[in-house]
Amino acid sequence: MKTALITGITGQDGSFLAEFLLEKGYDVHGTIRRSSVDYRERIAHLEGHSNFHLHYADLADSMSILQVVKKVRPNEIYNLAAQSHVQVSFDSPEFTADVDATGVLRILEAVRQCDLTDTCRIYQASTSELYGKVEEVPQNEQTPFHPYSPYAVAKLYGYWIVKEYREAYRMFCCSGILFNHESERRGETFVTRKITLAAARIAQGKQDKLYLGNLSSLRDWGYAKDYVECMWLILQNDKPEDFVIATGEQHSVREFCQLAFHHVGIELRFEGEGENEKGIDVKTGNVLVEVSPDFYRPTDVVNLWGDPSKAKRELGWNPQKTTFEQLVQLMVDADMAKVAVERAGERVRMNLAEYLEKGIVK
Ligand code: F7E
Repeated sequence: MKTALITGITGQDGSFLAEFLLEKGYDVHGTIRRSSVDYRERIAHLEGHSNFHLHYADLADSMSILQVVKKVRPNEIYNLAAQSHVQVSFDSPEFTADVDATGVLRILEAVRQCDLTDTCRIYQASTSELYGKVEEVPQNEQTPFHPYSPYAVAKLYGYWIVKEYREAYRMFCCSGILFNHESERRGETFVTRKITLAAARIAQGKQDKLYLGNLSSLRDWGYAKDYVECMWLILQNDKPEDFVIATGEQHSVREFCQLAFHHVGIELRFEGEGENEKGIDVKTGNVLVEVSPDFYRPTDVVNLWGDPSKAKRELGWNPQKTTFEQLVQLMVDADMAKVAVERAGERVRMNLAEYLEKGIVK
């Protein structure tokens, strides 16, 4: 039985990867950070599984990383933990650098210190943000990097230190250069989930308007569940190499918005430009989407489009397993159900409050 260690197991990718590896028969260990707030929602259904184990550790704390690597002695490490929000990295650049850059070094060194260099393979969650202010479209493994946020600069260090350890110590460590990957488990402040949740709330009368930043930004959006398979394939390869993981298709934030609203039965027409652009409900004439400069970034990456040919050819991975339309649909469906459940809960609470007041229930 193989043993895997996943940092960032409570996140979108970590939870999908844990499910995937458990199904493959792995013994799965994950690191979580100590916190008074419960953030284990995405993995709650896995707790209690005999091959699923959690450990307290923090990428900002080398002792804790060393301890967990020493205890678990994994065959594979998936380093998915990160401060992953690009906009947040402008407000917390030092923390982002500590976790997203030095954190990678801490993992690599822990493996070395524990004498696991020959037996432990390491996957590093790298990112299309490395291409930043893009120098070529679409982007592949040869495209020059031009990081364009504190997040991307930190991730660039992670990419290079992995390459350095691979060459200096012959370690099997690789970076997956993943383009945006989304799902019903995506955090609510990333643009796709912000849109699908708002579309569901607006359709069910729980929200009036959605405020967004740059509507013209272009992304290559894939389904996170398909991408975790590729992380695993990268570590099963006969040689340690870096791969671009993307769908090979590009869409704008505006298009994502139109499709998400379409799935809840609202047709949107966009009018105006820049800060004055608005998304209008074709049927009612109501303005449902507006631009707020609060969501603009000091430097924004606006033209990401990945070329997954190498992953397709060498790993046999299918980049189009879930189409863009299917992705938007599944996210909207999940948020429609979530909002419906919240509304039902509200009605129960309102009825209960009324019954208590009238003395119908005590
Ligand atoms: O923004 C624009 C925003 O925050 C996408 C992370 O997983 O993928 C993710 O980074 C685009 C940007 O993701 C809003 O300006 C417009 O151009 O969903 P996002 P991201 O920055 O691309 C990469 C691959 C990673 O590695 C990261 O960890 O959408 N945008 N209006 C907006 N973005 C947000 N968040 N909110 C808005 O209201």
